[in-house]
Amino acid sequence: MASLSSATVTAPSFAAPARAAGSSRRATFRVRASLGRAAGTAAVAVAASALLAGGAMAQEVLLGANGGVLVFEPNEFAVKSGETITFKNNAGFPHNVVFDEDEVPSGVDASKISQEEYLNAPGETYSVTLTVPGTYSFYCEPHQGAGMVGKVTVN
Ligand SMILES: [Cu+2]
Repeated sequence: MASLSSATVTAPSFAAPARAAGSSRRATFRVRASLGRAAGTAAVAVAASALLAGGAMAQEVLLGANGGVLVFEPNEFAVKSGETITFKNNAGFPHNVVFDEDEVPSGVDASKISQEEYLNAPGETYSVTLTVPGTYSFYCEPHQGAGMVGKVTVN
C-alpha cells in the first residue's frame, strides 16, 4: 500500500550499523568492507601519534565516536601496567567512566579508578593509570543501556 511509505522508521543512533544492514547479505558485506578500511586508517593514525610522542606509552579513548554513536572508541584494548589511559569527551556528552566493581582484578578498588562525575565540556579528559594486571570492565552511566561499555586488559 502506498500509505505505508509515509511510515518512517528511524533507527536509534546507537544501533550497530552491521546489525542494521543484516537483512541483506550484499549490504552486510559492504558494511564490513567499510569498517575494515576505517579500522586500518585508525591503526595507522595510532602508530603515527605514538611516533610523534617519542614512544611515550599512552592510550587515548574517545567518549562518543566522531559520528555521534554512543560508544567508547576503542571499546576493547590492552595497555601495559602503568600506561596512562586518557578518556576524552568527543561527542554525545555528558559521559562518565565507571569501572565495574565486579569486573576488576581482585584487590582493585573500582571506585578509586572511576570518574563518576560527568565530563560535560568538549575535549574534557579523565586520565587513569592501572597497575594491577588483569581485565577491567567499565561503562558510561548515562549511556550504558545504549551500549557504551568497554573492556581493558592490563598486561
Ligand atoms: Cu556516555
